[in-house]
Amino acid sequence: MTILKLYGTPHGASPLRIATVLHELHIPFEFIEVDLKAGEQHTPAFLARQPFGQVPFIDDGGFILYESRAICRYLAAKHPASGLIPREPTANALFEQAASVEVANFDPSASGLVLQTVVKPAFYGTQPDPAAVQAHLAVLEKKLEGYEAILGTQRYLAGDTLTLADLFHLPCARLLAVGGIDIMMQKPNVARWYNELIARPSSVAYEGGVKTTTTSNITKDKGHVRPPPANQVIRWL
Ligand SMILES: N[C@@H](CCC(=O)N[C@@H](CS)C(=O)NCC(=O)O)C(=O)O
Repeated sequence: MTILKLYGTPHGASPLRIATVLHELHIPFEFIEVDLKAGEQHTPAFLARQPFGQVPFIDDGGFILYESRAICRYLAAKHPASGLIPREPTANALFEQAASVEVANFDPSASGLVLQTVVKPAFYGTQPDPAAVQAHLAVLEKKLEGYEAILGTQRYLAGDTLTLADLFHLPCARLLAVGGIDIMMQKPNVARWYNELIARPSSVAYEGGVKTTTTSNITKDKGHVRPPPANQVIRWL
């Protein structure tokens, strides 16, 4: 059997999103690092597989797919028993609603903050723009009020079971902390949800960056579930 190949950068949000979902689905994969600094993403060979010159993309036995959320949906669709994409129409609609919320209400300001506080210093060697940081923070702070309300009545964003919609948030949410922004910890229900997500073996496994993952790694990682912090507030129960 050919092993799935994930092309990306170890600390990029979108490659991390896919690695997390692969781990959740217990799919082993080979990670192939793309050298963005050297401009590998602009070569004809790369552009033939990802016409926008961005990572990540996957090669699943010759099937090439890019766009991290589309890749996660493809993987979950191949493993329907995981429940990461609910199939019952109402549950599926609530999942799609939550997945849209991530794209529309979380990612723009969260990834803007990650760009300023993590990518600029680490990748470009430049400093964050304080005005841009403040503007993104103000938007995200307001958006998280909506999350706080939702997560005050249910465990996850699409109801009481974990779906891809929750996992889609993980990489940017984690990178916010790397950039010194603790906004995910400021509201009790958001913090409870976020702490639960980052304690999952699929998140813990890639704290040091995305890496090739074998079936035995995944089995071993199951023992690495961290207990959630003791001070978390659980209002939804
Ligand atoms: N919407 C894309 C975003 C991909 C993306 O922003 N990739 C970044 C790294 S995480 C990248 O390739 N940046 C290099 C560039 O745009 O030149 C996805 O979800 O896959």
